[in-house]
Amino acid sequence: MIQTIRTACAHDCPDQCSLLATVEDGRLIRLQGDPGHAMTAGFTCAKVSRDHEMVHSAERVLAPLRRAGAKGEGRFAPISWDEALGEIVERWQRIIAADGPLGLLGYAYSAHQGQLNRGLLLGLFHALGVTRLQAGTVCDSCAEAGWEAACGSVGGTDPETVVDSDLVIAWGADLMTTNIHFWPLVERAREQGARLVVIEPRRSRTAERADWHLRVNVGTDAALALGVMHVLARDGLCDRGYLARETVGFDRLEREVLPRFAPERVAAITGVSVADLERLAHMYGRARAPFIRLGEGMSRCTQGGQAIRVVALLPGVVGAYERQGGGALLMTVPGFGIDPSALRRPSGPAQTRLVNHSRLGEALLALTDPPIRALFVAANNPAVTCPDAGAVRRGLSREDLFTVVHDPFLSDTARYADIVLPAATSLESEDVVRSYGTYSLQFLPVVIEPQGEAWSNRRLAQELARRLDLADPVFSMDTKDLLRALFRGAKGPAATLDLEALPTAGPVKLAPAAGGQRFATPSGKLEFYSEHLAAQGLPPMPDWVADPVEEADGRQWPLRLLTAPGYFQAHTAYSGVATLRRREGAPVCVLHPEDAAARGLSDGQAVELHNDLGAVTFVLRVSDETPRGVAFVAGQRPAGEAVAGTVNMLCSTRYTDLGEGATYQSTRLDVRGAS
Ligand SMILES: Nc1nc2c(c(=O)[nH]1)N[C@H]1C(S)=C(S)[C@@H](COP(=O)(O)OP(=O)(O)OC[C@H]3O[C@@H](n4cnc5c(=O)[nH]c(N)nc54)[C@H](O)[C@@H]3O)O[C@H]1N2
Ligand SMILES: Nc1nc2c(c(=O)[nH]1)N[C@H]1C(S)=C(S)[C@@H](COP(=O)(O)OP(=O)(O)OC[C@H]3O[C@@H](n4cnc5c(=O)[nH]c(N)nc54)[C@H](O)[C@@H]3O)O[C@H]1N2
Ligand code: SF4
Ligand SMILES: [Mo]
Repeated sequence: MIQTIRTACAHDCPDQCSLLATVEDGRLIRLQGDPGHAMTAGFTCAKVSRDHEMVHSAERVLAPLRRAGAKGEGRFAPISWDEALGEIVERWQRIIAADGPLGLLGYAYSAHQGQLNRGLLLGLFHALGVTRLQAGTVCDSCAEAGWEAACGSVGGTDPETVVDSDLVIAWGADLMTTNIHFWPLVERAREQGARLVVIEPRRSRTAERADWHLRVNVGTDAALALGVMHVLARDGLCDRGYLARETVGFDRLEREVLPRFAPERVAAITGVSVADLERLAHMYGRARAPFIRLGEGMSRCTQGGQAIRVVALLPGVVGAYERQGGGALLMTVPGFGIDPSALRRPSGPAQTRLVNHSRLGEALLALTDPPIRALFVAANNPAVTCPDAGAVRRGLSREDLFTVVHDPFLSDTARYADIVLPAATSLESEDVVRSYGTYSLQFLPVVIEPQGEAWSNRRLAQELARRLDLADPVFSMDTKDLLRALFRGAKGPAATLDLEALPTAGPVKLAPAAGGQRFATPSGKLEFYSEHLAAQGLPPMPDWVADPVEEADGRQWPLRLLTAPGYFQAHTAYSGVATLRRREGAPVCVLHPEDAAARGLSDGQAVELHNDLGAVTFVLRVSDETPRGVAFVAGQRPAGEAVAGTVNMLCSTRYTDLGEGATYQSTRLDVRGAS
């Protein structure tokens, strides 16, 4: 029997497509984009078009496993769920009795975007009072902090309005790779005369298709945006009415900061010529409704928070935030008004010990009072994706660490586990997703039954809670009651949802009210000056200052690492799909022809990227798509796909300026031939 079932994509992706699944006799045959959803527009990305190969992959873990070899070796023997859960509960209870709950670390983040599957796992950790993950620091915590300093916790401009823009700026956003469903809307705007400017250090897929690609030095966007403000103010292109009405602190910025960002100095910092800076500022200042799509990649360096903050302030200088088609979008999440606390914090202490993703290795190796004795990982692959991945692996190798990994595949992290639990994919359980790049929310039905003995995250969380005698009602609720609990505290658009109709409603749009961008800062206005940051000892106004550590590193290590997601990969979530592994090809490092020549390296040869933290091998591609002085690596590849090592073994545990984020792009290194 062939059925078509409407669902949504729950991968970590801003588009959160509405999908039509074709299922034949319980097997997924294909996933197609839902033509009825404005953003999805009837197509999926290259990854999800292969989801049938992922869910039915021969590489899937289909039964619980107990380690039979050394940690990291990947030798396991099947056991029953009952045995596995019995052992986990017994070990956890012993640790909790001896050391208290802080001896256990719960590590779950974003690979399943479903609110129920994600929420209940987090709720389990919260209720137990264990050491928790300071979530998102590898991804968006810095970008979010930068945005919030300017705008407060609010969603950005509705992406669908970009069709009314006359100037679209993809500022550090490779739309073709990470936000592909925004592209047709940009094309529609271009058909009506809009121009597309891409501000990027490298010639990305999106930069190739732009009207104008402006190359900026990595980590200098704050200086560039302040330079644009300088020219806007100098040349009378500010919207003084908007600035007076809706913003605070521009007068101080204009007096105290902007004079230091005259074009000549900005050109020296950013690598953007004076003429190009002035052209950009004039284009921006004269556009009717400029729309900026901000990416998160530029936030993952030591000056990343300030970069996002200044770019988020730019639309305020020209009044674009109140014009249809204008504004800025980093993320939409706060715009829904969902408060997931009922699921994520059902009981347990409000505060606990937190471990930053970037310092997981350190936490496993060095934390005391109590040390981490047990680790539970679900929907993440920290052995590959965290900075200082070598330290993570050393920590995971600890013989006395009891590690449980819940994953559909034997990930690099799972290879270090004492017990591996087979996870269901998002097509195998009910849930609800809200997008982070659009204002769409959608119910996910069961498209296919869990494969083998796989369990969903939510089922696992509820069963562990039951065995650990947690009495919170959320751990015994069905989908209907969980949805009620999830949306009970909703404010704003999500409070208006018809929960009875939700399971059959398809995508539901919950756009913010019309009438221009709202701000949720302490002043209620767009803040060029932030009392709130000042009170925390952080810079009250945006600025760009050279980073002394990076400068010192730069004298020792001539090249800078630039990393971004892989086109055929979702971090490591598609490692079990052979077709996509082939399409992504061998892990590559791209060097500018001059940098390659200076080292006597040629295209196609094996090279080693090395610094104080280690050495990792890649296949060299020589191309001027990468600027001079930069080594570009796409994706984070697990051991089975790597030539030798994973790129994050070279990245330090240093934090960003705001939000304690990872600083992948601040990594310094050199490249040499590998034998
Ligand atoms: N195909 C695919 N899609 C994905 C993912 C994936 O792994 N694969 N991952 C998903 C996830 S989890 C996330 S968080 C998003 C991330 O998607 P985005 O938010 O778009 O962030 P990135 O793609 O990391 O970075 C965007 C661009 O910023 C550029 N960049 C880096 N440093 C700088 C800088 O200093 N200045 C400027 N101007 N640009 C800079 C990079 O070259 C990159 O092209 O993508 C999601 N989508
Ligand atoms: N160098 C460098 N490193 C980066 C980045 C970068 O740009 N450069 N980007 C960072 C970003 S933005 C992010 S978000 C992180 C992502 O890093 P991680 O959060 O570690 O995500 P993934 O690599 O996607 O790992 C997801 C794992 O979850 C499993 N999984 C998928 N679905 C489910 C499910 O439903 N249940 C369970 N239990 N498991 C599931 C997958 O099989 C996979 O093993 O990586 C970060 N690392
Ligand atoms: S573009 Fe993103 S949301 Fe759409 S199908 Fe692909 S991964 Fe899923
Ligand atoms: Mo991310």
